[in-house]
Amino acid sequence: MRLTVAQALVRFLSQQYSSRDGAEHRLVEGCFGIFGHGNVAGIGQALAAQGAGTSSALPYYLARNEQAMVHTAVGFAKMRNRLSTFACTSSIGPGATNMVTGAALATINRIPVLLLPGDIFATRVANPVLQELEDPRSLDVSVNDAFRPVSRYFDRINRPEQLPSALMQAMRVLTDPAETGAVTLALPQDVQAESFDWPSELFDRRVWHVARPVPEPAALRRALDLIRASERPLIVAGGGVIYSEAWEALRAFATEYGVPVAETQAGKGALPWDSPLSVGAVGHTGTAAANELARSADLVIGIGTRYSDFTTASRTLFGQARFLNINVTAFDAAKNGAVMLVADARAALEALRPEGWRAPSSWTSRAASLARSWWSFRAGPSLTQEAVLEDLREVMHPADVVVNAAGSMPGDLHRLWRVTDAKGYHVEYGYSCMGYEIAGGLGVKLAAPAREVFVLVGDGSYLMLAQEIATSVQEGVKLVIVLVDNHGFASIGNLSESVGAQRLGTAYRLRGTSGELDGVYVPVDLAANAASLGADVLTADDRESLRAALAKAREAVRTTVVYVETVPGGSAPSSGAWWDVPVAQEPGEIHDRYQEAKRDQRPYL
Ligand SMILES: Cc1ncc(C[n+]2csc(CCOP(=O)(O)OP(=O)(O)O)c2C)c(N)n1
Ligand SMILES: [Mg+2]
Repeated sequence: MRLTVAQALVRFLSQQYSSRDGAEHRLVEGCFGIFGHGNVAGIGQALAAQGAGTSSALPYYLARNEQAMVHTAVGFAKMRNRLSTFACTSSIGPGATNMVTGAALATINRIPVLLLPGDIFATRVANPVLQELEDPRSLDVSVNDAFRPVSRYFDRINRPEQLPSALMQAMRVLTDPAETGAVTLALPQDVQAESFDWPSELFDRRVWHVARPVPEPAALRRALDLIRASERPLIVAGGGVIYSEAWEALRAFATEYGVPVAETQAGKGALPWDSPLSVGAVGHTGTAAANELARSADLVIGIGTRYSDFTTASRTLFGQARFLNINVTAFDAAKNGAVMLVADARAALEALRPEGWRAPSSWTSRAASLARSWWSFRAGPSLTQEAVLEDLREVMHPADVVVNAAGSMPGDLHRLWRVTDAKGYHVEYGYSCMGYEIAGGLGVKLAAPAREVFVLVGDGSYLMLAQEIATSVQEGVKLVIVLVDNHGFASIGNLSESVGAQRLGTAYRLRGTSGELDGVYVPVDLAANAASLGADVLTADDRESLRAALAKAREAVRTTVVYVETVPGGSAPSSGAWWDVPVAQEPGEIHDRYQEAKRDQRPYL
């Protein structure tokens, strides 16, 4: 079949499916793209040539920023438990490097996305071509080599003959739960447009089975021995529980054996917040309940977790515990000197049956009473951030989704949000990338159109990357965007103060007469900005008007921004767990405090 490389690629992608538990899903649901000379005549022509509306086609979506379109693809794939994703095509140079941040975010969060940056001529009829970075040591280097360390698979298609095998590897990585992340196929602009005779089998419908690896019997025995010897076990549920759709298996295991369950950011929602064995979030942004159990547990059963620095409170949280790690990725299973159970979360939980054993009831009931007292917190009357979350919770329905990524909200959400639906909590905290919120939320809504999606975004994040509001308007994909304005970086402001950096550069203020950024707030009207991008905007100035605006936004059919200015403060109890941010090695209280906390750090060997 004679087609250009780009036409072959588009036709191939439209025929790929994933399959798990007997259900098939389109693997690549569509293609986001921003065109330039590096992709317009290749992939652009191929997308246009497939004919609008053909059911087998690869639908095209126009985004506003290349980084953002990768976030949208991630939001989509995360919401779909990694069974479907999007492709993203960019031109060469800046369009391509704009996607590098998105690639890192995808790979860190273990979320599949397919990136198709244009690349410089393979035939080198022009060097430098517009936007080419020339490396005097080697002309085969381009800016796209920056994708290598942030992709789980990277290939450059310098000849049409290379395309089929690269596509097979790309699909393998996208659908491998242990390997998955960003997959990048760099496509030189001349090669994209080159015609070639392809074997027609390349375009057959192909199904990629997403594996549920079962535990090896000997590893299962070692795990059971460890569990049976435990008197104070604690499960730490990570994102792997959600992606594996193991929440029911987790509930059954925890209930049958009386094991309390704590959740990481990616694992939040693994159990409903009020389920008898749930102790909520764990780690630096955790609940006091989960963290107290973590300190006294003798066995931590980590399921589908990467053990981020926040989860372990920089390795100060888990006292003398041993670790049993259930993970589809051996790399993660090996962390903290654990007994490894390399397997799919659901398959492992169904196989783990420590018959005749149960955690002592004193331990289980201690967990329940700690959790009860944690959830008794209520916000005060003023418009603090925790009050915003409380009002939002009243308005949102159980299947609605909250989306967030960076700033002070992820910590507050992790500690305080009450999740009842396993897909109701979507916080990107692997990369915690400012600007993910609106773009990622768009992907969530595309993945689950029947759910209401509430994007929470700070003013800092909003100012970095808000322009996908225009894309949501273009596509008629409705979002509720709650824009929380505190005139700068509440999160980093507090951190700055605590590490002795005096809040430098963390508030949006005019340069004052002293020459510092200490004047009045920079007069930026974010509500007007959102309206100018095509959203409906509602403004709230107290808790009552906030609840009314949120309820109205929920009922709206168009993308609606609820703008709210918050006041500092709040009285929610802290997690009581540390985070290691090194401070200047100078005599004084700040360094003394740092060293004291550091003494609790353990190697977990
Ligand atoms: C792209 C990016 N740059 C910088 C940071 C570091 N950072 C983390 S939170 C934050 C401030 C976020 O401000 P805002 O969105 O207003 O949230 P707030 O802290 O006020 O809640 C910064 C600069 C980041 N996470 N991502
Ligand atoms: Mg802010």
